[in-house]
Amino acid sequence: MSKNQSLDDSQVAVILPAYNEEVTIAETIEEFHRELPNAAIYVIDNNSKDRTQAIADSTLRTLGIEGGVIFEGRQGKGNALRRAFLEVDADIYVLADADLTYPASRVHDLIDPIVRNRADMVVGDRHSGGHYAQENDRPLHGFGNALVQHMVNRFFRAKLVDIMSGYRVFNRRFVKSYPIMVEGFQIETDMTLHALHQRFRIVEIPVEYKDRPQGSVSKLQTLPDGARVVFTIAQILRYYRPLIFFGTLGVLFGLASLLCALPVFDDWARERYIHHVPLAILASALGIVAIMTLGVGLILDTVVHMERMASELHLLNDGEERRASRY
Ligand SMILES: Nc1nc2c(ncn2[C@@H]2O[C@H](COP(=O)(O)OP(=O)(O)O)[C@@H](O)[C@H]2O)c(=O)[nH]1
Ligand SMILES: [Mg+2]
Repeated sequence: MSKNQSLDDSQVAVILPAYNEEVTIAETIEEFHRELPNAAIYVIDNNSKDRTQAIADSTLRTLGIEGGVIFEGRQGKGNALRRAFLEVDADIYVLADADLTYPASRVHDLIDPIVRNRADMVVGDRHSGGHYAQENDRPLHGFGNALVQHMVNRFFRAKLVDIMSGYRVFNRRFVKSYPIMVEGFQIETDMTLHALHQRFRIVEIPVEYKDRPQGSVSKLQTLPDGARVVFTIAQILRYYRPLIFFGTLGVLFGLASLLCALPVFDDWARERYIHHVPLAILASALGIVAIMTLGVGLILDTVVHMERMASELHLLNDGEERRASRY
């Protein structure tokens, strides 16, 4: 495959999901425009109640930037990104927050592995430099991040540092083969998991991170969104690693069954007669449930395997797409 290694930034689209970001949206656009003067910039507005839409629109127009404000009626960052990926055509997609927390100046470093065809998704990692720990003043977020990171690395045998970063660059192949099924802030975790599951190449680049400027508030609510993240992990296991999910359930049922069976075995060993009849019934019921759960896990594991084969074939056969895209 011929790869043009120098970047033509007119092939880049910058995607900025923005919900009530009137304080920071203009400067975010200006910063990315300064770095990538020919790139298209799309702001995805989700019913913002402040002046985000108007400010974004006039900033884009004043600077003569290609792109525009795309409106999405369904609330949520996942929905916004889905809209962007459906509508925006580009070879390289840059995703960032519209809140000035990520350094636009580092965008070249994030694009580079894509241009050199070393990665399908590049993630701006906030943790390696210690910036996130320093700037983020919400301890629960640190804890939630660490928990998810640990679980993902364990279950997918990965060594990722920042699973939930909102600063990312994708190639077209990744974007056009990523079905977005989540609606809210689970989107970052979901993107990472999708990439791991489909064996896309992920490269993490340490970036600086600063907290939001005064007067600008995060849309992330620690508890509901944290709970959603944990729930997402459970779902992911159910979908991507059903044998682990149902296998664990099955083993738990099996252990419960054995526990209930102990007095029954004891009866039989001592007296060749069973006194604990209800326990014996319970033990066999639990045993059957355990085996059924394991069976469900095995069946779903096969389904996942077949689905992976199908999407692998889809990637291979995507000739049209590849001819249309340089990266
Ligand atoms: N379009 C859209 N953007 C959103 C929504 N919620 C958050 N965002 C944007 O997504 C980015 C990340 O949200 P933010 O509140 O900064 O989350 P944090 O960085 O994790 O604290 C910001 O640019 C938000 O404006 C939403 O419902 N719709
Ligand atoms: Mg943010």
